[in-house]
Amino acid sequence: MLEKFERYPLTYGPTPIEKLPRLSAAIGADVEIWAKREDCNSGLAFGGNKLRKLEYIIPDAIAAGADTLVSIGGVQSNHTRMVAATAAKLGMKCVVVQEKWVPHFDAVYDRVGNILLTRLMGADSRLVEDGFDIGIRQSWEDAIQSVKDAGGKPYAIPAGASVHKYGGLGYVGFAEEVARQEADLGFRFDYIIVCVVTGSTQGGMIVGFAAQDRADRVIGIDASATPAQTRAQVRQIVDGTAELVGLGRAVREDEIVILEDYAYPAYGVPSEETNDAIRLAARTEAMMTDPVYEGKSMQGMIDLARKGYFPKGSKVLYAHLGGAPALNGYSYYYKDG
Ligand code: 5PA
Repeated sequence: MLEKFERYPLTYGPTPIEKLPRLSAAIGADVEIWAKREDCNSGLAFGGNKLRKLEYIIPDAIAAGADTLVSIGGVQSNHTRMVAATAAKLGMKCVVVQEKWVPHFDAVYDRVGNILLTRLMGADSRLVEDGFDIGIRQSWEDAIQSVKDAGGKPYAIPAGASVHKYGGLGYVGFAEEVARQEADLGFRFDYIIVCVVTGSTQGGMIVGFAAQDRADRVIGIDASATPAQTRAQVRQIVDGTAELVGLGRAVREDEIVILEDYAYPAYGVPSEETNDAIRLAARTEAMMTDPVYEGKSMQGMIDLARKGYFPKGSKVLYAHLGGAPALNGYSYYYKDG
């Protein structure tokens, strides 16, 4: 469905799918866990899900004659790291607004991990006090204006590259890629697990898998802790993306599955259960997940498997979307492992 869209390659190509036998055994629910390693998708500053989205956005930025990418996220945003990486690779400038989205207090939270990498890549990283919100932000609009005022040509990329016209396309491509890989593997996955916050990762997947008539097997695990807003944004992205790619039908409400039980206690703050899930994936498969996003979807997947949500013998594909650099901002939790 993506042939008519221009794509600027930022990733290595199809991401590997691997079986996780030790994690599957440790979960002990007679479910086969596999992972699609979006976290290993590129050499650009540790990669992650944003690059698939940006591949379909960057041609528009180049066509617009922009010289500065402007975006927004929390202090430990993976997205702003990826925008900074893309700008560096393209030879553009980059301004990123980093809001205080997370009630987490670690002495070096704004010095290590994602924000450290963002600064190293030359981005102008602006810390502001505003709290969590996945919508369009005044601070971002101010940053866009400030680039204009300085005589630059900004290109605006919203939080998570999500409510951008082309933000959903990358993960439509993910669904098509999974289908091709399944043909080689000789089976189909029964469920796909994905973390959801700003919505275009799952939103794109839903449209892509709707074309294969299995969008309801994409299980979104909310990590925003504002699930009504996230669901509304996913709906909006699904509708816009379906129209754009010519899906040819409306996506039903029951094809948008978002589970709200794992985002507690707050966005960006891991629960004990999140940390246990992070440890389990690390100790069984050396697969690193973070306390903000992937640790919560890992926690959700483990809990769902143990609760019998997936029928015995199911093959479950965990979409690993990246994010491990943020672990550095949470070192106190893991001082004893
Ligand atoms: C993010 C998002 P969506 O925002 O597309 O729903 O993806 C959720 C998600 N996993 C899942 C990882 C590792 C992520 O980084 N990150 C945001 C960021 O600013 O980094 C957009 C919130």
